[in-house]
Amino acid sequence: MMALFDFQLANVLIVDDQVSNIQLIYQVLKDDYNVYMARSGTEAIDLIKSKRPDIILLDVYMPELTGLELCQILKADPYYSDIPIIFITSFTDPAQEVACWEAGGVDFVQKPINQLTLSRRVKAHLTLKFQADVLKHIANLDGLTGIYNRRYLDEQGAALFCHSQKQGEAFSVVMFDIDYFKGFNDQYGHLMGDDCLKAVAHCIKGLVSDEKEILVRYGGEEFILLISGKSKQQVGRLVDTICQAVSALKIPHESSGCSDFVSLSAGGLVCEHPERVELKSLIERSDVLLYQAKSEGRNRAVI
Ligand code: GH3
Ligand code: MG
Ligand code: MG
Ligand code: MG
Repeated sequence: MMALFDFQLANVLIVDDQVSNIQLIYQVLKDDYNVYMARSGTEAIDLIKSKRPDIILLDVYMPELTGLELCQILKADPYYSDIPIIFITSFTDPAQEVACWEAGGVDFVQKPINQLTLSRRVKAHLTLKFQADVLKHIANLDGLTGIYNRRYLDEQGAALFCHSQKQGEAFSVVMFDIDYFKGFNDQYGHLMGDDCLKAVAHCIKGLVSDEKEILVRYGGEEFILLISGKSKQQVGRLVDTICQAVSALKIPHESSGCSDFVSLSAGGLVCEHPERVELKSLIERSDVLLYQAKSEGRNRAVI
């Protein structure tokens, strides 16, 4: 996610079939943003996939794919629907204005282009977009540990699971739980308990790659890790590494019944054919395996 108001990093895409229009808009925006240009709807789609623009300036009338059609396509795709689209057009017919709103545009700039209006509109909509991104990002974070929260699991976990299903890749769910954490709080106090949770979360996060893995704080002292595309052996190794790394933090835990230091139990399963199951049932099954790890003595993983 881009830092708020970091406009120099914003990607702006101009889509117009007329080079003179593109050039004019480019001159207005080139000093403030990364500007990309496309001369047709299909060329634009390629650039949108590769550059993921923060805003699109879109001509209405183009041969083949029109601006209205391109806008509708993007608004129907959850991955691109939040990119604001400003239509650039000369209106002679009020019905066209209605069509632009209905297609999902956030604003218009009319030809002949007033340069100041264009730059102010782009800046205003980029500001709104970045503010919305920041709010969305914060809403997905756990306030104590700074890792993702359960809400993020509901949204992005489903997306990663779908990805695995489509790719036919293995999908794994691992649930971690700190051992005898109630005793830790009772002995050292809740503030130390909070510090312990932060240290454990930070430690696990450092061992997880962002791309095909999702780590969230699931509940009080429970964490869930979703993994796409790893074999059972690889998942087993990763889980062992995580549990050993948390033990290696050597956070003293005198009232633990299984170690001198804070430790984790884990329950996880690797699903070779995720297309046949539901994510919810995988999470439930990982919880059962976690319970098994607990009853077998804690400070261990059952995969
Ligand atoms: P087990 O080994 O079976 O997991 O035992 P446990 O004591 O860890 O499990 P239990 O579910 O009995 O206790 C979990 C404790 O986690 C109780 C609760 O006070 C503590 N906890 C949950 N969220 C927080 C938090 O945000 N901060 C602190 N300090 N403690 C928390
Ligand atoms: Mg045109
Ligand atoms: Mg628990
Ligand atoms: Mg516990």
